[in-house]
Amino acid sequence: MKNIDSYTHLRGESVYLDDIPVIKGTLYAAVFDSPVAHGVIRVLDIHEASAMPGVVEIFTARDIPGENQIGGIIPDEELLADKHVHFCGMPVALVVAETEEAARAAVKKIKVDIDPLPVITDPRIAKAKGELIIPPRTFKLGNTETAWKDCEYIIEGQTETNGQEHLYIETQGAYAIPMENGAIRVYSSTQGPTAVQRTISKVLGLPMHKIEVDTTRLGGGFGGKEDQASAWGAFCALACKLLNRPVKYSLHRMEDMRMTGKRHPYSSDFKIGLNKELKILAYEATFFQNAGAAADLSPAVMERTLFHCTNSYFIPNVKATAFSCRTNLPPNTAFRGFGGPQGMFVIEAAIVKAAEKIGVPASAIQEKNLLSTGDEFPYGQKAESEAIACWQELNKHFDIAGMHSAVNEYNQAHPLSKKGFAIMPICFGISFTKTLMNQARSLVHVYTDGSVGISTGAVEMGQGVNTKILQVAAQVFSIDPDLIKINSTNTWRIANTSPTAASAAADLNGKATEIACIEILKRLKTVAAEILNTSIEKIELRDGFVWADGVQTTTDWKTLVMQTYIKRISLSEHAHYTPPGLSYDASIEKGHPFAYHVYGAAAITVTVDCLRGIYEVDSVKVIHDAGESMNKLIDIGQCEGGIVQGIGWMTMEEVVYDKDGKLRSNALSTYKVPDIYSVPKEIIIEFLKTSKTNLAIFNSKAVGEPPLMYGLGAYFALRNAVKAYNPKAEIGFDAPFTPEKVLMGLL
Ligand code: MTE
Ligand code: LUZ
Ligand code: MOS
Repeated sequence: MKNIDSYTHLRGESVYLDDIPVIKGTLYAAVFDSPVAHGVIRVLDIHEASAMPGVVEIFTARDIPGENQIGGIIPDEELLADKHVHFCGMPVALVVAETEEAARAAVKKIKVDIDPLPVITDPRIAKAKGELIIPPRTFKLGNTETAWKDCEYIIEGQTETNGQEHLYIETQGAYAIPMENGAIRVYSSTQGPTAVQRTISKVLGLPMHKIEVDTTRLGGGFGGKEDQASAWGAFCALACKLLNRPVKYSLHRMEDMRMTGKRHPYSSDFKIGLNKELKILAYEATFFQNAGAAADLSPAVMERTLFHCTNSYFIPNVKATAFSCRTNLPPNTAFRGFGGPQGMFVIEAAIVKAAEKIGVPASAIQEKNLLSTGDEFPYGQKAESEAIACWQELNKHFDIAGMHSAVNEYNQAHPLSKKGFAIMPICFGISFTKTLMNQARSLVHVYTDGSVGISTGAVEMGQGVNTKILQVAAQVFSIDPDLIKINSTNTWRIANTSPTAASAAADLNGKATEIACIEILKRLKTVAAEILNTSIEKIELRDGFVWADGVQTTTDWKTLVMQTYIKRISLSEHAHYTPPGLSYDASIEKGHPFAYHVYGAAAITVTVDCLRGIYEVDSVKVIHDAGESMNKLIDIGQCEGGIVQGIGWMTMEEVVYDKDGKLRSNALSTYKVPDIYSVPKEIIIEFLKTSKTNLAIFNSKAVGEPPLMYGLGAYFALRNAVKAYNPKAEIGFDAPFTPEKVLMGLL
């Protein structure tokens, strides 16, 4: 089935925040943000700005009626800086004006005098100064200390991975409208409508039931709107409440890039030990996460780094410690993979460094250590592994040995151009690592004309979750998908939602929808059995008709629905779903945090121009564990998008803050993302038919985040190409591998 949004997308008719028709009297907000990364506000002068034409009001921390607090996990982040600023881009004042232009013009006239304090941008320095967001955590399996003596090879090293700008095409924004009795409706470009609702309720000191947050769809979120949409919702709601007028704020790209957090940069240390047979016996890693100036989601991101620190390998002795380090950067946040890719980069780097030292291909070490079913992850869960199946299928299907020798032949024949090749296996746990977040609800209404309306907590952001939910209902009812509509995500229809995140939205909200539909179906069947004078077990709904005893009757869906209504039986259901079997005990760092894991393996080939240092990705060939994909087009799209995003992070996207904490890569002229010319020339995705995972919706495994991690292979492929030209090159593990770094490696 095609993506239900494709028709309106193609025609430019899909509605995003900025497309919502504006109500008469709407005002526009704009934020004045700190030009200094760390300091004490001495004077904030808004006089000249206030006198600008069209300016209605300028709000500061003192105007906030509730709490000046937006921290989601830890209450450590002010909505508007009161006395201290903690990062460049921290909101200090909110201008509200009759037009967008007037609001932004007034922002430029605000003056602030800040006594500077020392600026920290490096997580290791933050750690040394004791600037930690939460106490460190350590995951342990076996005993590394005693394992080192059995190792033939012990290799140590350090890695760096940089941040990443989300670059959702639709920037952050919100539109708040005053309703009767002091209620506020907020249209928000958010992955977490409930998070926005909760934050606004706190900031305004209003009960949550007064705040209606509504989200039709996002022009991309990628994690950037899991937690960080709340501030913009709160700004609009604040001004809306205080002025009793509708207030809108849709950020300019540069405002968005400057003021919002990104993927967490990490600096990490590793030590890996192998025996003669290339079995990894011991692995130690220390992660220094650059959290930025406030917690945001950093503790949860840090946790996922630890969960994925051994990627798809079984290592009997592991000790991994992570520090969440407070720096003077905008608070970093969720980004597709959520700390997992950062953890996986380190083990892959350790394997590559070990391979170089031992003198074997990295793939020999990778293959030797893949997880088998029953193997234990460092956090205690037992693997139901597809790692070996994916690896073997990759080798067979794409003739990896042949690809390898083709690369070697090419390199022998081409003195000034080299190819590099790498295999990247992945393993990603599906579920929010915070167990309580794994719950969802769905509200299904069947109307008397046979049409169906569905609301869930899932937010459509291009990943196709609405199409999948619609498929669930169409399949359970066995009716034409055109009869079904997925409604906006709205906190008055569905309460207490978890954000659409952790790749789990289709599973959680799809399962809730399945339960609701099955319940309604039961009632419909009861009525059908009555009408047809038979037992309910003999009734089936198939292709829009009632079937009795395997024979199609003349009673169609619509008639049955009407009959059910006439009998005064409910045609609506609100269902709740939570995956069974999840638990985690953080006091011992053991449990069963994930419903299941997604596996896969990719082969990536690149070509480096050894005069210029520029490069191309020739191909990405993937065997991906999709379970039984319920929508191949969408799932392949998710794989392709994730891969390109991962390659971008690893090869060209370079977030640069200067030593004063100012973002230098603050526009698309200075921040390079993959474009049509730099995407891989070939991407082939094959799905591995794997064992049934009934915790996945219709056995169709979650696909949102895992493919991003195939992109890590591009880094190691590039490294191999540079080494093919210059075997003596001293190359660290410092992503992204930009053309500049490639060129330096060739010298
Ligand atoms: N795909 C598109 N087109 N746009 C997005 O913003 N976000 C990704 C992924 N795929 C995203 C996307 C992220 S970070 C997550 S967690 C999942 O989609 C969330 O959706 P799901 O749970 O329905 O997979
Ligand atoms: N968000 C979250 C996530 O709150 N918890 C998670 O485990 C998670 N994982 C991936 C992406 N977002
Ligand atoms: Mo995705 S990082 O879970 O929003």
